Amino acid sequence: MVYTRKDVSTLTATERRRFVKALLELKRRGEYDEFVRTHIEYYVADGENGLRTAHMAPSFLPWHRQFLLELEKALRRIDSSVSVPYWDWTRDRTTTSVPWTKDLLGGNGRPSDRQVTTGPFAYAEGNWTLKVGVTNGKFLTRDLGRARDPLQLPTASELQWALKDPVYDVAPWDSTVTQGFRNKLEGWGTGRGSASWRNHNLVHRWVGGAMVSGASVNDPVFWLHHAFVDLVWSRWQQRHRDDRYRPVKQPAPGDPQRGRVVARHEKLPPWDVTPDELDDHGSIYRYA
Ligand code: CU1
Ligand code: CU1
Repeated sequence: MVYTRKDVSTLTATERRRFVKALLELKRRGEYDEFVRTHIEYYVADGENGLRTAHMAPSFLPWHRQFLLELEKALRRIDSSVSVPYWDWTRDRTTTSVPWTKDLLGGNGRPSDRQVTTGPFAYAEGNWTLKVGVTNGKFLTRDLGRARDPLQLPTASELQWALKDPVYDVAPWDSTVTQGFRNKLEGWGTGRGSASWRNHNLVHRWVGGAMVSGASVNDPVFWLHHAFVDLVWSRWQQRHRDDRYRPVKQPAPGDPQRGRVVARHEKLPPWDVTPDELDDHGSIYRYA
């Protein structure tokens, strides 16, 4: 049965409650922390050696699509009515709009230490102690909008700029490319600091705290953010029927990117699935 992923702003009170409850149960069982671990393990940057699958690479989109599917499968084993909602950050743009409500993800971190103290994921509630991370903090942190040096979420027109690009990705397939839909959406730009973050990356920065690290999965907003990124990929596919995942084949011998990116028909670690097989999610879920 094909299920639906909804805009988080349209969830009913019951849907909100069930989604939160399933996340907390996954955390209680220890399964959630395995997702945090996987994301840290696959955080390989441009400057490092080896295969890049999750970030700074063409497979950024299919890797996170499969990652979300795995989380969603785990949630649906707990409650089969649950799916991952998406957060359209071009519309819900303030620090108090959804998903930052008490019945969903809770609000901003407090000024002193950025600790999230409201909602179901607040440390004092006892259900969301961080166990896996790049720092030793036990509590979830956020700095919505980055109070000290304010940032704005990406705008609809910035997202359109990515959606307009008719080519999926271009050589050298990394964080430096200035053309191609993938990096315009992933958001590694030119320049320094704030000016260089776009779309997906800018949202991680805007949320701040745990979201600005390889352990970003510790903030459940990670899933809502990536569900929207995944939806945008679907929209791009509908708009540009002539192009699909690139590269089709490995870069030529001698190319520094050879063996560092996943080609269309190659397996996408840690899973037994190829980008090509992840191209169409229509038989599994749809977006409302
Ligand atoms: Cu990621
Ligand atoms: Cu991300």
